[in-house]
Amino acid sequence: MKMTFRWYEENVDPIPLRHIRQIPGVEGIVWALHDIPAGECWTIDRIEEVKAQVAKYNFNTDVVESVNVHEDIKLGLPSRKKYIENYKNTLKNLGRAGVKVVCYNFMPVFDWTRTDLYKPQPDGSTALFYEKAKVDNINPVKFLEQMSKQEGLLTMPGWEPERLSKIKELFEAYKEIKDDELWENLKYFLREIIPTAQENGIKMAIHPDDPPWSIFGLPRIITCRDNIKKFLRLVDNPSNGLTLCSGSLGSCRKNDIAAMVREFGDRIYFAHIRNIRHFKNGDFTETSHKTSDGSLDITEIVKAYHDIGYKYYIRPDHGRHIWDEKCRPGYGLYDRSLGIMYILGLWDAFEKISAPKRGQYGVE
Ligand code: CS2
Ligand code: MN
Repeated sequence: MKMTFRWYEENVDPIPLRHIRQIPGVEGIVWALHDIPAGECWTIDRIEEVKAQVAKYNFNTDVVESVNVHEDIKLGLPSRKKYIENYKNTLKNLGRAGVKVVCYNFMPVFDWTRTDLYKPQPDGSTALFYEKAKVDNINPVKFLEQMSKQEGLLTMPGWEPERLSKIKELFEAYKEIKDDELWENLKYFLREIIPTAQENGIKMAIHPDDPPWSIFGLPRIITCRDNIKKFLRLVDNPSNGLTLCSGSLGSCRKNDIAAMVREFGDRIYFAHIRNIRHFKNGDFTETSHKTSDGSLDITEIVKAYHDIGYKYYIRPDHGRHIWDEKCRPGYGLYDRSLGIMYILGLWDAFEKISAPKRGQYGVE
């Protein structure tokens, strides 16, 4: 397992790389060119610029999160051809720069969705929160208006103002798109890009939908075990893989994340670890990583990764906002660092426990 940390570029992220360097065990920076709109090609120059900044601190730049997919591709419009061409060229440039894993998602219009970015928690911290009734009972335009008043939202990836300014047109366009059409459009996209990814040494890693159910009547398909299985078969190629995000999938109570790790382990190239707490009414809040703080058994999930001999990249997903830190919602330094120490602590313990067994069977 290779520990990583998501970072939003120099002069944009309030967290400097020199601070990330002081978190034990971090090997790589998860990065992206956030200012390049979805659908445009990432140039070699810009890629090399970030690589050089990160290399100064001895981190790898193996994982990109995310190369966003243009809405016309998800909608299956004729204009998708040029956007797919650009996507392929981005992959070629990333491959040339040594990138190994590209995370992306296939959620229509909205990326991750929450109703409150700074929900007060009993311990005095704040965290991202989802109030089911609020999303169920509001139209998306009103929802956006309300959310944009919360400081920080429109600086978050997936919530870019230029993308959301077209919200009404987008909803109109998605009227005809149900789950089946979205599956078709995803298959078309994968058939086009997976060979390019493979030729360039890249594993594509789709991020599950967050939350993993339909919101505002939009289709969402990367939501559960059966659909992930279907996804992997769409293009049965090792370059067609997963980002397994425990918090995203885990907000649906039916999803057993540890079981998914064991079942799909050989196609997971990026692991996001995060805990959440479910409430009876369907709301959920993000919590610290500690198993007893939330509803997900993070211990069992990390154990599953350890048991399968997981070799790829992992990161703490979101964190709470603690110790009065001023940071991007969910992406502070402090709580994510605590998350890393929790994951590494579990991992070291599992290493130790399994070591004698390995000796017994004569395995290194
Ligand atoms: C999510 C997403 O993992 C996360 O932080 O909240 O924003 C994720 O980065 C994208 O959906 C991946 O494309
Ligand atoms: Mn995630």
